[in-house]
Amino acid sequence: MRKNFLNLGRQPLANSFLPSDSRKILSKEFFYNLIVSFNVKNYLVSVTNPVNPKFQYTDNYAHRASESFTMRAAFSKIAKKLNKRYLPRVVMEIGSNDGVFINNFSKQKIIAVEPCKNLADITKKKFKTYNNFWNIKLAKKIFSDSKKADIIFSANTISHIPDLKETFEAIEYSLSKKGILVIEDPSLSSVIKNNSYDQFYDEHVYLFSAIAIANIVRTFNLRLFNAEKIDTHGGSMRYYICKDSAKFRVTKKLNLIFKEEKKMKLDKFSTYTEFSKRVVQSKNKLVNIFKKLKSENKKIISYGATYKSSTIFNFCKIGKKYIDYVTDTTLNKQGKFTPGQHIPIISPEKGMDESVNFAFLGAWNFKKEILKKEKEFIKRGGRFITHVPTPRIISK
Ligand code: JHZ
Repeated sequence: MRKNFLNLGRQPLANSFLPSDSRKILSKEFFYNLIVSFNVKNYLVSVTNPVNPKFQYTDNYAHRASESFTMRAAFSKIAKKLNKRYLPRVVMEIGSNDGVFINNFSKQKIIAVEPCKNLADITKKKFKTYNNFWNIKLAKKIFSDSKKADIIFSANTISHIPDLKETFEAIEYSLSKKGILVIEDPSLSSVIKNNSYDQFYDEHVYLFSAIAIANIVRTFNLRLFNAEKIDTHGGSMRYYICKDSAKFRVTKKLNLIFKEEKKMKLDKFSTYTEFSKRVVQSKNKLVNIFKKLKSENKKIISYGATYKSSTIFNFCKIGKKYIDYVTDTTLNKQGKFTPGQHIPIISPEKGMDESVNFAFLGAWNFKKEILKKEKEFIKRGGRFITHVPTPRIISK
């Protein structure tokens, strides 16, 4: 049974960067109401009205996982670890994006699945890539009784797929007897701790906790046996899952994580109603910071045209009145306009000039990397604004 706890208002698709802000284009923009709920039976937190994935994962998908140094390093590290620990012969990635993870493996081992054609075209040059959505039909096309995967890896993808039943059934079919499924996604505990409500948008259909993952996979003859906290995307969790019959023991680490989640009361509805109150407080505080700075005639921009910031700008109604433009290193975001608020996106080379007084950290999850990169901006008195864990101007 699902109970709603958060209403983030009328939202566009977070990846629908617009090619122009002409009236014709704007009149066709799609909006929906972003409501988040908690399932009191299996503890799953989800968006109540998921969008059809065909409208989201198009042939011109904007996000490139290789865009940041932090992510390249993180995927290289886990790839090496999995290779060394499990010595896999067949590794499949579901949602391979631009190849940031599979690039760390030899060509022979890899099977890549990626529904967005522009991304699949990148990895096709080196790896066997299926330009498809992950489902039973595809699993049966790739695997058979004599060919199964030793490792199935999926980062920031399973939380994006509304149909968990088909997803896990197809995984269970594809996995070898001793095979493991490794999933990474932003963790619910980090969202609750950091008040990072911007992790909710159309693509993040689910924000998982370990207790919810354990409950879900159990229904598909799978078993969660280990989990690790990782610091990517502002606090994520890596889950290790095997077949019910496989001999992997439940780790101490996983038991500790279960304990922590219970202590945080991630299994209680009241935790989410309290969170929802804090979200409204956060919104008011952030809007007040923008209002005050604007009344002092400061120039504010936003740093990183993230999907997350689409939730913030549309929920808080922070638009061109406050933000002159957004900078982003991704070539296919530059020259476009943000979803819903239609703020222009330009390159950091063009945008980070002497006239900027404040930059909102849309990509707050890369705070360390960005603050290091933008030393000059800070040195000349520029300051970053963040809303995580509470809205404030970062002093230095
Ligand atoms: P980033 C995306 O969310 C979408 P977003 C997706 N749904 C998901 O789950 C997560 O990623 C994992 C730019 N940037 O990764 C690059 C700079 O401009 O936080 C990116 O466009 N300068 C798949 O969009 C954006 O910021 C920089 O120095 O919320 C970061 O996007 C750096 C470091 C990044 O996720």
